[in-house]
Amino acid sequence: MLQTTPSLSRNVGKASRAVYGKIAGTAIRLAERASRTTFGNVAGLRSNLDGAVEEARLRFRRRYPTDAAKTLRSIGYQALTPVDRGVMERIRSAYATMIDDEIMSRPNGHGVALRQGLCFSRIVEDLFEKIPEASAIVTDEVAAIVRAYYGTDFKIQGTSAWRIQHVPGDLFQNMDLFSNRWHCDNRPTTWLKIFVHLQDISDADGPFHVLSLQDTRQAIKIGFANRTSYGSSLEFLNAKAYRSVGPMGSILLTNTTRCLHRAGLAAEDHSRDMIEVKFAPV
Ligand SMILES: O=C(O)CCC(=O)C(=O)O
Repeated sequence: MLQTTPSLSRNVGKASRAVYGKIAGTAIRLAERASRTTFGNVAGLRSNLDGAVEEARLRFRRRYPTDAAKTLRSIGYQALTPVDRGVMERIRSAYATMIDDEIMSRPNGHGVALRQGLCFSRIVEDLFEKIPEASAIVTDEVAAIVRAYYGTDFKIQGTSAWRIQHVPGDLFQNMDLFSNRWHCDNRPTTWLKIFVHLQDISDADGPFHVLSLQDTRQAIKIGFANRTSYGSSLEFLNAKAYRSVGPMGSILLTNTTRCLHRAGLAAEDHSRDMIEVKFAPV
């Protein structure tokens, strides 16, 4: 029988783990690349497969006509009728008491940036529990289009509101701080979101940016790979972006798993407050 010394078997173990690790890494990279070209987004293989399974399931459960969701389905986003200003004023004044409060809100951003003390955003989570009146932003129009998109009823997956501050110097371009780099969310591709302006938003306030489904596909074709690797797509991304500017209460319904999107850069002395509600089919 072949006897091996403990150190030889440890080294063999290490070497084989390294080889398997390399093979697995390459396989994952190839699968992700295939998923980008097959599905036309960068949400990741898992998000697309989960979404595809859900879509198949929805086909058998459909109980609402789907016509009202034609624009959302073909473009990937749609601006809807704004929420009443009086309602928004009341939501905003409740939110204003929470956004700087250490208990009601928390720092919002990527772990690496936050650990370096680079915090330019705060978030109030579970917004509808903290401000029940905020549920009025899911207007009848929002509900009708989300229902039409799924052909079924929907559930709310999460509600929050956040403030994004100005980011000085080159940091905004060079570092993933909050959602400032172009990306697709890695959630099932059936999920939808509304973004509702919690203030009047102009270009100076760093509006939400989004690309249509078709332009997302094109950005990938010309080299977009992920948040940190844009290939030669940067000019295209910025030229094609729809920027959600408009009065307080403006609503943008989007599929942020299928459409590339990012936060805009707020000018000095500017910030931007926005509400997000996530939807999934039932
Ligand atoms: O704050 C923004 O405009 C970006 C939001 C975003 O990227 C997201 O919710 O996935």
